Amino acid sequence: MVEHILNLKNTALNDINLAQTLSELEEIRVKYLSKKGEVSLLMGKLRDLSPEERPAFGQQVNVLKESLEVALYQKKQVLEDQALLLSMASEKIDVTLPGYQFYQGSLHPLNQVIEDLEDLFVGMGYEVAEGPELENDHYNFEMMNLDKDHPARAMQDSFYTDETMLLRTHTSPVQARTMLAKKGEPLRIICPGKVYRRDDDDPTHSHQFTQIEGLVVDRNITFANLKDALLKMVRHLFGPERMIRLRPSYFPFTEPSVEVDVTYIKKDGSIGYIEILGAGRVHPNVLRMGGYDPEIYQGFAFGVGVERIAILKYKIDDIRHFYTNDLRFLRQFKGVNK
Ligand code: FA5
Repeated sequence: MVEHILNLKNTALNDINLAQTLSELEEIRVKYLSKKGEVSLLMGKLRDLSPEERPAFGQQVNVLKESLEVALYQKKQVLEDQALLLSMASEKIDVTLPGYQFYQGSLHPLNQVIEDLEDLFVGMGYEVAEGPELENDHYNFEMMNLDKDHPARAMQDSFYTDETMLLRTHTSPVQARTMLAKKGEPLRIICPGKVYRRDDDDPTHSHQFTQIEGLVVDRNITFANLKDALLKMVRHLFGPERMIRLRPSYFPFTEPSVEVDVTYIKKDGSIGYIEILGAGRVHPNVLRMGGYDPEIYQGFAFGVGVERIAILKYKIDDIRHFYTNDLRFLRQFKGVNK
Protein backbone atom coordinates (compact mmCIF):
# COMPACT_ATOMS: atom_id res chain seq x y z
CA MET A 1 0.00 0.00 0.00
CA VAL A 2 2.80 2.39 0.93
CA GLU A 3 4.41 1.71 -2.39
CA HIS A 4 1.16 2.44 -4.19
CA ILE A 5 0.89 5.80 -2.44
CA LEU A 6 4.47 6.61 -3.37
CA ASN A 7 3.86 5.74 -7.04
CA LEU A 8 0.74 7.82 -7.18
CA LYS A 9 2.61 10.75 -5.66
CA ASN A 10 5.46 10.51 -8.18
CA THR A 11 3.10 10.22 -11.15
CA ALA A 12 1.00 13.15 -9.93
CA LEU A 13 4.05 15.36 -9.28
CA ASN A 14 5.41 14.49 -12.70
CA ASP A 15 2.05 15.41 -14.34
CA ILE A 16 2.02 18.71 -12.47
CA ASN A 17 5.56 19.42 -13.51
CA LEU A 18 4.79 18.82 -17.19
CA ALA A 19 1.63 20.98 -17.29
CA GLN A 20 2.00 23.80 -19.83
CA THR A 21 -1.18 25.76 -19.30
CA LEU A 22 -3.59 26.63 -16.53
CA SER A 23 -6.32 24.49 -18.09
CA GLU A 24 -4.02 21.45 -18.23
CA LEU A 25 -3.21 22.04 -14.59
CA GLU A 26 -6.94 22.18 -13.75
CA GLU A 27 -7.45 18.83 -15.48
CA ILE A 28 -4.67 17.36 -13.29
CA ARG A 29 -6.28 18.77 -10.14
CA VAL A 30 -9.60 17.16 -11.11
CA LYS A 31 -7.87 13.86 -11.88
CA TYR A 32 -6.20 13.64 -8.47
CA LEU A 33 -8.02 15.82 -5.96
CA SER A 34 -11.68 16.03 -7.01
CA LYS A 35 -14.39 14.03 -5.19
CA LYS A 36 -13.96 11.14 -7.59
CA GLY A 37 -10.23 11.66 -8.03
CA GLU A 38 -7.36 9.27 -7.34
CA VAL A 39 -6.79 10.50 -3.79
CA SER A 40 -10.48 10.04 -2.86
CA LEU A 41 -10.41 6.53 -4.31
CA LEU A 42 -7.38 5.79 -2.18
CA MET A 43 -9.19 7.04 0.91
CA GLY A 44 -12.03 4.64 0.04
CA LYS A 45 -9.64 1.78 0.59
CA LEU A 46 -9.68 2.53 4.35
CA ARG A 47 -12.72 0.29 4.58
CA ASP A 48 -10.66 -2.75 3.45
CA LEU A 49 -8.09 -2.26 6.20
CA SER A 50 -8.08 -3.48 9.78
CA PRO A 51 -8.81 -0.91 12.49
CA GLU A 52 -5.13 -0.93 13.52
CA GLU A 53 -3.86 -0.12 10.02
CA ARG A 54 -6.37 2.63 9.33
CA PRO A 55 -4.80 5.62 11.26
CA ALA A 56 -1.37 5.26 9.66
CA PHE A 57 -2.88 4.80 6.20
CA GLY A 58 -5.23 7.75 6.62
CA GLN A 59 -2.33 9.94 7.69
CA GLN A 60 -0.22 8.93 4.67
CA VAL A 61 -3.07 9.70 2.26
CA ASN A 62 -3.53 13.10 3.93
CA VAL A 63 0.20 13.85 3.56
CA LEU A 64 -0.06 12.86 -0.13
CA LYS A 65 -3.07 15.14 -0.56
CA GLU A 66 -1.30 18.10 1.06
CA SER A 67 1.85 17.67 -0.99
CA LEU A 68 -0.20 17.55 -4.22
CA GLU A 69 -2.11 20.67 -3.16
CA VAL A 70 1.16 22.53 -2.50
CA ALA A 71 2.64 21.41 -5.82
CA LEU A 72 -0.52 22.44 -7.70
CA TYR A 73 -0.54 25.83 -5.99
CA GLN A 74 3.11 26.52 -6.79
CA LYS A 75 2.73 25.44 -10.42
CA LYS A 76 -0.38 27.61 -10.74
CA GLN A 77 1.64 30.65 -9.62
CA VAL A 78 4.32 29.91 -12.19
CA LEU A 79 1.80 29.47 -15.03
CA GLU A 80 -0.11 32.64 -14.03
CA ASP A 81 3.10 34.69 -14.04
CA GLN A 82 4.00 33.30 -17.46
CA ALA A 83 0.52 34.14 -18.83
CA LEU A 84 0.82 37.69 -17.48
CA LEU A 85 4.24 38.18 -19.04
CA LEU A 86 2.94 36.87 -22.35
CA SER A 87 -0.07 39.19 -22.43
CA MET A 88 2.09 42.16 -21.40
CA ALA A 89 4.46 41.43 -24.26
CA SER A 90 1.65 41.11 -26.82
CA GLU A 91 -0.22 44.24 -25.62
CA LYS A 92 2.85 46.41 -25.28
CA ILE A 93 2.27 50.16 -25.99
CA ASP A 94 5.03 52.02 -27.76
CA VAL A 95 4.95 55.38 -25.99
CA THR A 96 7.54 56.78 -28.40
CA LEU A 97 5.10 56.62 -31.36
CA PRO A 98 3.75 60.07 -32.37
CA GLY A 99 0.29 60.86 -30.92
CA TYR A 100 -2.85 61.74 -32.87
CA GLN A 101 -2.96 65.48 -33.54
CA PHE A 102 -5.89 67.23 -31.87
CA TYR A 103 -7.01 70.49 -33.46
CA GLN A 104 -8.26 73.03 -30.99
CA GLY A 105 -10.70 75.63 -32.27
CA SER A 106 -10.21 79.36 -31.87
CA LEU A 107 -12.28 82.52 -32.06
CA HIS A 108 -13.33 83.67 -35.51
CA PRO A 109 -11.28 86.77 -36.56
CA LEU A 110 -14.46 88.93 -36.56
CA ASN A 111 -15.25 87.82 -33.00
CA GLN A 112 -11.66 88.58 -32.02
CA VAL A 113 -12.12 92.17 -33.25
CA ILE A 114 -15.48 92.43 -31.43
CA GLU A 115 -14.06 91.10 -28.14
CA ASP A 116 -11.05 93.37 -28.43
CA LEU A 117 -13.25 96.45 -28.89
CA GLU A 118 -15.66 95.37 -26.15
CA ASP A 119 -12.70 95.18 -23.74
CA LEU A 120 -11.51 98.63 -24.81
CA PHE A 121 -14.89 100.37 -24.48
CA VAL A 122 -15.95 98.58 -21.29
CA GLY A 123 -12.63 99.84 -19.87
CA MET A 124 -13.80 103.37 -20.76
CA GLY A 125 -17.12 102.93 -18.90
CA TYR A 126 -19.36 101.77 -21.77
CA GLU A 127 -21.96 99.00 -21.45
CA VAL A 128 -22.46 96.33 -24.14
CA ALA A 129 -26.04 96.42 -25.48
CA GLU A 130 -27.88 94.07 -27.81
CA GLY A 131 -30.91 94.23 -30.08
CA PRO A 132 -32.84 91.89 -32.41
CA GLU A 133 -31.62 91.14 -35.93
CA LEU A 134 -35.22 90.92 -37.16
CA GLU A 135 -36.21 94.49 -36.45
CA ASN A 136 -39.26 96.68 -36.66
CA ASP A 137 -39.23 99.41 -39.33
CA HIS A 138 -40.12 101.80 -36.51
CA TYR A 139 -36.74 101.32 -34.73
CA ASN A 140 -34.60 100.67 -37.81
CA PHE A 141 -35.76 103.77 -39.69
CA GLU A 142 -38.40 105.98 -38.10
CA MET A 143 -36.77 106.47 -34.72
CA MET A 144 -33.55 107.09 -36.60
CA ASN A 145 -35.22 110.09 -38.24
CA LEU A 146 -35.96 108.34 -41.54
CA ASP A 147 -39.70 108.51 -42.07
CA LYS A 148 -41.51 106.36 -44.61
CA ASP A 149 -40.66 108.41 -47.70
CA HIS A 150 -37.15 109.45 -46.71
CA PRO A 151 -34.87 109.09 -49.76
CA ALA A 152 -31.94 107.90 -47.60
CA ARG A 153 -33.80 104.60 -47.04
CA ALA A 154 -32.74 103.67 -50.57
CA MET A 155 -29.08 103.69 -49.45
CA GLN A 156 -29.85 100.68 -47.25
CA ASP A 157 -32.19 98.73 -49.54
CA SER A 158 -33.47 96.01 -47.26
CA PHE A 159 -34.79 92.49 -46.70
CA TYR A 160 -38.40 92.81 -45.45
CA THR A 161 -40.31 89.83 -44.06
CA ASP A 162 -43.64 91.70 -44.09
CA GLU A 163 -44.94 95.31 -44.11
CA THR A 164 -43.22 96.28 -40.87
CA MET A 165 -40.46 93.76 -40.12
CA LEU A 166 -37.05 93.64 -41.78
CA LEU A 167 -33.56 92.30 -41.18
CA ARG A 168 -31.94 95.33 -39.59
CA THR A 169 -29.83 97.34 -42.00
CA HIS A 170 -27.52 98.76 -39.33
CA THR A 171 -27.00 98.48 -35.56
CA SER A 172 -28.43 102.02 -35.07
CA PRO A 173 -31.92 100.78 -33.97
CA VAL A 174 -30.23 99.64 -30.75
CA GLN A 175 -29.63 103.35 -30.08
CA ALA A 176 -33.40 103.95 -30.04
CA ARG A 177 -34.13 100.85 -27.96
CA THR A 178 -31.47 101.74 -25.38
CA MET A 179 -32.53 105.38 -25.06
CA LEU A 180 -36.13 104.32 -24.38
CA ALA A 181 -34.97 101.70 -21.86
CA LYS A 182 -32.74 104.20 -19.99
CA LYS A 183 -35.70 106.59 -19.57
CA GLY A 184 -33.72 109.82 -19.78
CA GLU A 185 -30.60 108.64 -17.87
CA PRO A 186 -27.14 109.45 -19.33
CA LEU A 187 -25.76 106.45 -21.20
CA ARG A 188 -22.74 105.11 -23.03
CA ILE A 189 -23.06 101.85 -24.97
CA ILE A 190 -21.53 99.86 -27.73
CA CYS A 191 -23.56 97.31 -29.63
CA PRO A 192 -21.96 94.65 -31.84
CA GLY A 193 -24.13 92.62 -34.21
CA LYS A 194 -24.99 91.37 -37.68
CA VAL A 195 -26.70 93.63 -40.20
CA TYR A 196 -28.19 92.96 -43.65
CA ARG A 197 -28.59 94.95 -46.85
CA ARG A 198 -29.45 94.17 -50.42
CA ASP A 199 -25.94 94.97 -51.52
CA ASP A 200 -23.69 93.51 -54.20
CA ASP A 201 -21.06 91.12 -52.88
CA ASP A 202 -17.54 92.22 -53.84
CA PRO A 203 -14.12 92.22 -52.10
CA THR A 204 -15.17 94.94 -49.62
CA HIS A 205 -19.00 94.57 -49.51
CA SER A 206 -21.29 91.79 -48.36
CA HIS A 207 -25.10 91.52 -48.09
CA GLN A 208 -24.57 90.40 -44.48
CA PHE A 209 -21.86 92.02 -42.41
CA THR A 210 -21.08 93.08 -38.86
CA GLN A 211 -21.19 96.50 -37.24
CA ILE A 212 -20.40 97.91 -33.85
CA GLU A 213 -22.57 100.83 -32.86
CA GLY A 214 -21.41 103.35 -30.27
CA LEU A 215 -23.67 105.84 -28.50
CA VAL A 216 -23.01 108.35 -25.73
CA VAL A 217 -25.75 110.64 -24.37
CA ASP A 218 -24.97 113.05 -21.54
CA ARG A 219 -24.69 116.73 -20.72
CA ASN A 220 -21.92 118.79 -22.38
CA ILE A 221 -21.02 116.21 -25.03
CA THR A 222 -19.16 117.81 -27.93
CA PHE A 223 -17.65 116.75 -31.22
CA ALA A 224 -14.25 116.72 -29.48
CA ASN A 225 -15.47 113.84 -27.27
CA LEU A 226 -16.42 111.86 -30.41
CA LYS A 227 -13.04 112.54 -31.99
CA ASP A 228 -11.26 111.43 -28.81
CA ALA A 229 -13.21 108.15 -28.62
CA LEU A 230 -12.57 107.38 -32.29
CA LEU A 231 -8.86 108.18 -32.10
CA LYS A 232 -8.51 105.95 -29.02
CA MET A 233 -10.27 103.11 -30.87
CA VAL A 234 -8.19 103.47 -34.04
CA ARG A 235 -4.87 103.67 -32.17
CA HIS A 236 -5.82 100.71 -29.98
CA LEU A 237 -6.59 98.70 -33.12
CA PHE A 238 -3.83 99.78 -35.47
CA GLY A 239 -1.06 101.34 -33.39
CA PRO A 240 -0.21 104.75 -31.86
CA GLU A 241 1.05 106.35 -35.09
CA ARG A 242 -2.31 106.05 -36.91
CA MET A 243 -4.20 109.22 -37.83
CA ILE A 244 -7.87 109.62 -38.62
CA ARG A 245 -9.57 111.98 -41.05
CA LEU A 246 -13.13 113.21 -40.51
CA ARG A 247 -14.93 113.93 -43.80
CA PRO A 248 -18.26 115.81 -43.80
CA SER A 249 -21.06 113.41 -44.67
CA TYR A 250 -24.78 112.89 -44.21
CA PHE A 251 -26.79 110.57 -41.98
CA PRO A 252 -30.40 111.47 -41.10
CA PHE A 253 -29.78 110.49 -37.45
CA THR A 254 -26.70 112.67 -36.84
CA GLU A 255 -26.02 116.36 -37.37
CA PRO A 256 -23.32 117.21 -38.22
CA SER A 257 -22.24 113.86 -39.68
CA VAL A 258 -18.87 112.54 -40.74
CA GLU A 259 -17.30 109.56 -42.38
CA VAL A 260 -14.05 108.53 -40.78
CA ASP A 261 -11.01 107.36 -42.67
CA VAL A 262 -7.84 105.79 -41.27
CA THR A 263 -4.33 106.15 -42.62
CA TYR A 264 -2.67 103.11 -44.14
CA ILE A 265 0.50 102.51 -46.13
CA LYS A 266 -0.25 101.97 -49.81
CA LYS A 267 1.58 99.40 -51.94
CA ASP A 268 3.82 102.18 -53.38
CA GLY A 269 4.79 103.27 -49.82
CA SER A 270 2.73 106.48 -49.77
CA ILE A 271 0.10 107.20 -47.10
CA GLY A 272 -3.56 106.74 -48.03
CA TYR A 273 -6.92 106.87 -46.21
CA ILE A 274 -9.59 104.16 -46.02
CA GLU A 275 -13.16 104.60 -44.69
CA ILE A 276 -14.12 102.47 -41.70
CA LEU A 277 -17.09 104.14 -40.07
CA GLY A 278 -19.85 106.73 -40.03
CA ALA A 279 -20.44 109.02 -37.05
CA GLY A 280 -21.81 112.32 -35.82
CA ARG A 281 -23.61 114.26 -33.09
CA VAL A 282 -26.96 112.67 -32.33
CA HIS A 283 -29.70 114.54 -34.20
CA PRO A 284 -32.06 116.50 -31.88
CA ASN A 285 -35.05 114.64 -33.36
CA VAL A 286 -33.48 111.28 -32.42
CA LEU A 287 -32.80 112.51 -28.88
CA ARG A 288 -36.37 113.78 -28.56
CA MET A 289 -37.90 110.50 -29.82
CA GLY A 290 -35.63 108.62 -27.37
CA GLY A 291 -36.95 110.66 -24.42
CA TYR A 292 -34.11 113.20 -24.01
CA ASP A 293 -34.44 117.00 -24.11
CA PRO A 294 -31.89 118.18 -26.74
CA GLU A 295 -31.63 121.52 -24.91
CA ILE A 296 -30.10 119.65 -21.93
CA TYR A 297 -28.58 116.50 -23.41
CA GLN A 298 -26.24 116.04 -26.34
CA GLY A 299 -24.75 112.85 -27.73
CA PHE A 300 -22.47 111.32 -30.29
CA ALA A 301 -22.83 108.06 -32.19
CA PHE A 302 -20.79 105.98 -34.57
CA GLY A 303 -21.23 102.78 -36.56
CA VAL A 304 -18.11 100.90 -37.59
CA GLY A 305 -17.79 97.96 -39.99
CA VAL A 306 -16.09 95.05 -38.19
CA GLU A 307 -15.05 93.36 -41.45
CA ARG A 308 -13.39 96.57 -42.64
CA ILE A 309 -11.34 96.70 -39.43
CA ALA A 310 -10.36 93.03 -39.74
CA ILE A 311 -9.45 93.54 -43.43
CA LEU A 312 -7.10 96.39 -42.46
CA LYS A 313 -5.72 94.80 -39.32
CA TYR A 314 -4.98 91.37 -40.81
CA LYS A 315 -4.36 92.52 -44.41
CA ILE A 316 -7.18 90.41 -45.92
CA ASP A 317 -7.80 90.87 -49.64
CA ASP A 318 -11.46 89.77 -49.82
CA ILE A 319 -14.32 90.14 -47.31
CA ARG A 320 -15.79 86.80 -48.46
CA HIS A 321 -12.96 84.87 -46.77
CA PHE A 322 -14.67 85.62 -43.44
CA TYR A 323 -17.81 83.68 -44.34
CA THR A 324 -16.62 80.55 -46.16
CA ASN A 325 -15.30 78.76 -43.05
CA ASP A 326 -12.17 77.55 -44.80
CA LEU A 327 -10.09 76.10 -41.95
CA ARG A 328 -6.83 77.01 -43.73
CA PHE A 329 -7.91 80.65 -43.47
CA LEU A 330 -9.37 80.48 -39.95
CA ARG A 331 -6.38 78.67 -38.40
CA GLN A 332 -4.16 81.65 -39.23
CA PHE A 333 -5.99 83.70 -36.59
CA LYS A 334 -5.37 81.36 -33.71
CA GLY A 335 -4.29 83.48 -30.78
CA VAL A 336 -3.26 86.49 -32.90
CA ASN A 337 -4.54 88.85 -30.20
CA LYS A 338 -2.94 86.99 -27.31
C1 FA5 B 1 -24.34 103.22 -41.18
O1 FA5 B 1 -24.70 102.04 -41.26
C2 FA5 B 1 -24.70 104.08 -40.04
N1 FA5 B 1 -25.74 103.48 -39.27
C3 FA5 B 1 -23.44 104.36 -39.20
C4 FA5 B 1 -23.62 105.45 -38.22
C5 FA5 B 1 -23.99 105.13 -36.91
C6 FA5 B 1 -23.49 106.80 -38.59
C7 FA5 B 1 -24.16 106.14 -35.97
C8 FA5 B 1 -23.68 107.81 -37.65
C9 FA5 B 1 -23.99 107.47 -36.37
P1 FA5 B 1 -22.82 103.11 -43.34
O2 FA5 B 1 -23.87 102.62 -44.27
O3 FA5 B 1 -21.83 104.07 -43.90
O4 FA5 B 1 -23.43 103.76 -42.00
O5 FA5 B 1 -22.06 101.84 -42.74
C10 FA5 B 1 -21.11 101.99 -41.70
C11 FA5 B 1 -19.89 101.11 -41.97
O6 FA5 B 1 -20.32 99.77 -42.21
C12 FA5 B 1 -19.10 101.51 -43.20
O7 FA5 B 1 -18.18 102.53 -42.91
C13 FA5 B 1 -18.40 100.21 -43.53
O8 FA5 B 1 -17.28 100.03 -42.68
C14 FA5 B 1 -19.44 99.18 -43.15
N2 FA5 B 1 -20.23 98.72 -44.32
C15 FA5 B 1 -21.23 99.36 -44.94
N3 FA5 B 1 -21.74 98.60 -45.93
C16 FA5 B 1 -21.05 97.45 -45.93
C17 FA5 B 1 -21.11 96.25 -46.72
N4 FA5 B 1 -22.02 96.05 -47.67
N5 FA5 B 1 -20.23 95.25 -46.44
C18 FA5 B 1 -19.31 95.40 -45.44
N6 FA5 B 1 -19.22 96.50 -44.67
C19 FA5 B 1 -20.07 97.52 -44.91
